[in-house]
Amino acid sequence: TVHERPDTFHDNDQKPVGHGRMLRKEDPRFLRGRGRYVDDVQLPGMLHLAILRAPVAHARILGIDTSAAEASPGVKAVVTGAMLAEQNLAWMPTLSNDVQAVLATDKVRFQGQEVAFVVADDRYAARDALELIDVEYDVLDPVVDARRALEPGAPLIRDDLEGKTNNHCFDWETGDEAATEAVFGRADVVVSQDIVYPRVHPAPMETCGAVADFDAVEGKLRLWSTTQAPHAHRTLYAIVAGIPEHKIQVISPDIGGGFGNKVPIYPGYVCAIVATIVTGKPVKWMEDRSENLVSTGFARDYIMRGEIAATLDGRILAIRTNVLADHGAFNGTAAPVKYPAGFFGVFTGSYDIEAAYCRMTAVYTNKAPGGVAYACSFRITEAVYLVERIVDCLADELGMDPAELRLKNFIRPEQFPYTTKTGWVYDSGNYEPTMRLAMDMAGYDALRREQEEKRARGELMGIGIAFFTEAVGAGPRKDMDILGLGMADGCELRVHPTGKAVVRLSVQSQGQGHETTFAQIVAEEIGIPPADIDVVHGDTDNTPFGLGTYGSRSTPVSGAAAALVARKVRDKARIIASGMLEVSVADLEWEKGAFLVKGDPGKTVTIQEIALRAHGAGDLPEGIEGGLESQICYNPSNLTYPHGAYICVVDVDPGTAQVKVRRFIAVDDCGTRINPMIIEGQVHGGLTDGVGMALMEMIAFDEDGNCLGASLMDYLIPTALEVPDWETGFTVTPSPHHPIGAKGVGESATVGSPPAIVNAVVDALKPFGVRHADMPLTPSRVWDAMRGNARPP
Ligand code: PCD
Repeated sequence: TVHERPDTFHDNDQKPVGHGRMLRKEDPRFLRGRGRYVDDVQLPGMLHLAILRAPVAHARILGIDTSAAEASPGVKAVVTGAMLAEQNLAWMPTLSNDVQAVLATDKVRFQGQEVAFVVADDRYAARDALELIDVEYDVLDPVVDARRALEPGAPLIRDDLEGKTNNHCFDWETGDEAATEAVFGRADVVVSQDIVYPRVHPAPMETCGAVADFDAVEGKLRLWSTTQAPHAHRTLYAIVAGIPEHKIQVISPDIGGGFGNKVPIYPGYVCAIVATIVTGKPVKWMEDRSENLVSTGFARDYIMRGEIAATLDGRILAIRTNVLADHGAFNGTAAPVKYPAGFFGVFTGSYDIEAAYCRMTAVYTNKAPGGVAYACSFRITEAVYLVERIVDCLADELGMDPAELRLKNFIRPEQFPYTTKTGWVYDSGNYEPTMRLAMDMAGYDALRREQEEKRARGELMGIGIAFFTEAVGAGPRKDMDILGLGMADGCELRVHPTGKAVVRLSVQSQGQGHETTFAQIVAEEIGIPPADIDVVHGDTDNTPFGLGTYGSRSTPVSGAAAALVARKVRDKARIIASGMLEVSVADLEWEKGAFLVKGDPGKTVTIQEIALRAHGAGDLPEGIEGGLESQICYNPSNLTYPHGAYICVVDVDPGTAQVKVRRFIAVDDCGTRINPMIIEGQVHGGLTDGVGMALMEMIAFDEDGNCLGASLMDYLIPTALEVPDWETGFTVTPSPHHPIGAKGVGESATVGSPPAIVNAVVDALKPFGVRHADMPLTPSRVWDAMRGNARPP
């Protein structure tokens, strides 16, 4: 393990991975306003689609009159669920083996649900006509509270599912219940805490949308869409719509942020496809901000109970949790398995314990479907929040320093690979140095002294710690799939005759900078400068199959594929070089960009010279075909397990209960670092997300099922004004199974920061006897907590 502060970066062009703070190749395009997003796509004769959404959360549809809308100027078509049902397209599968209405036929089940759509000459005509559609609703009682949803007599939401008599969605459990019970029985101390992770929304800057263009002559559908997973979407369209897969091209151009919101297939995409087939014209659908917040994949909405058992001197023995998961009206979770893999993988945290058990029940409610992995590898965010909160509750109970308690219980370096009590294998980790570096950067002891002095004066200062382990890089074939699709990633590398190269990926960037980092990975392996390597992604006709970008999987899976395909090309280059230099392959040495003859370094050929020979005239060694290219499909053998230590310092205004994040120290370990500057940006973004969730963001509903967070006036997202200057550092513990030792990092900071912030606020409120308060810690919630009325979760 190396650990360094950021100021020790140095530039080194000879070493593309890790040391150079290489600028992003995509930025000249973005900085000049030349990014090309879905809404920039303009096709000749293109029509515009707008969706009519349910004004209420639960109602039977008695009738829909579309005649006035059809007569409205510029309108080309008005389509209802009944019309889709005739083509067997009214329902579609979700990524979690449930079904979801494309357009409602029988009932609407959440406010904002898709009821009908209009296609017209322009956006305005389409939107105007929506108001002319007359829907007769028989309004039913909604249920938006997960606990109430399970009560006998609660309104039944999914009466479309045969034999369904309640709102129960699924149950899962993991760990050993009896063994955990036994350990809890003999523990000196048991602490339990009810904890809510409220419903939040990824709210990417660009909303979702699509341009669909069906060419009846070619029989080919082209779909530009805001998707994080173009290949998986194409396969599902082929299965659902019955269009042959090779006749569908999904293009995911520049994406203005995904954050998990763009993993699912939304009804709007399907409507756009139907519309182009019906009208014979290209059709654009772009949702607005409110549509995005009200109807697309939310995240979290977990009601949790955490229990922790320990000895009096602070040895953690066991962890037990019980979760009630609110999945909304359709189970649209974008997860690689039928169960919350991420949650189950890491709810035991970074600690070496004797037993663990988790039980989970999921329910349907009259809320938008989803449960997307918003910066969270399938419910890891919730798990990390839970465990880091209850560890703090335990520290409070024992009167122990929370840093000391964590240090005492970490999995030790020699225990890796570490099999957890729920059967997952943490690949590598070295936790103590990461924690010590964060404490050192924070000046932890001095901060505690400062806090003591301030408390004596009645000032409210809090210090919060969170230490996390994530499981990212979904995923190994043996453990996970999405609707039967394995989670491997393809990669294809071609070196052109002049030694320039193109690498084609199956993952899809939404701002992470893949055009830069994948060029760096290939450059590192094959010695062609990153500037000479073009990265192609986001177009199913021109890239190999793979499952897309989410769950911080691009680096762990696709990044591994890129390194390995480059090694395959290098192996071929070596054989060609042996012919050119007239020596045996074994006599060649590889040195960044060239092969040299061992013991005769004057005899050398560069990769560029080899590329020309591979394509040119002259003999190639026996059995070697021309060209210099290769492809691969990489199936990871395990997930990667990044970790980090975060320390947050807050001041709470005793008069207004306003929380100010004064300092935030984040030390991340994502194994081998490809581009330190990009990693820093990823961490800054994730920490900002964390401030939003901890202090500001919540999608709430009133009793009638009205969404109270339907605009950015009501759903507050953080800006530069709410966040401090981040203090970042890092350690490096390579992944043993990844070809270059890299682990994912894109979600780490969003996962790790909310518990650090909440722990800090609770620490500040200690003088009031507060042990827990639920997010978002808005002034009113903090005020309530100070007055001993922390709201019951
Ligand atoms: N890296 C480096 N190194 C390492 C790692 C990493 O350098 N070691 C880098 C890479 O290359 C890239 C980045 O960093 O570029 C990231 O990565 P990752 O971790 O692998 O991840 P990805 O896959 O790529 O991505 C994804 C993520 C996610 S998942 C999310 S949420 C978010 C993040 O990403 N999103 C976003 N970040 C971001 N950014 C931006 N700008 N935008 C966006 O949208 Mo999910 O599941 O979807 O919920």
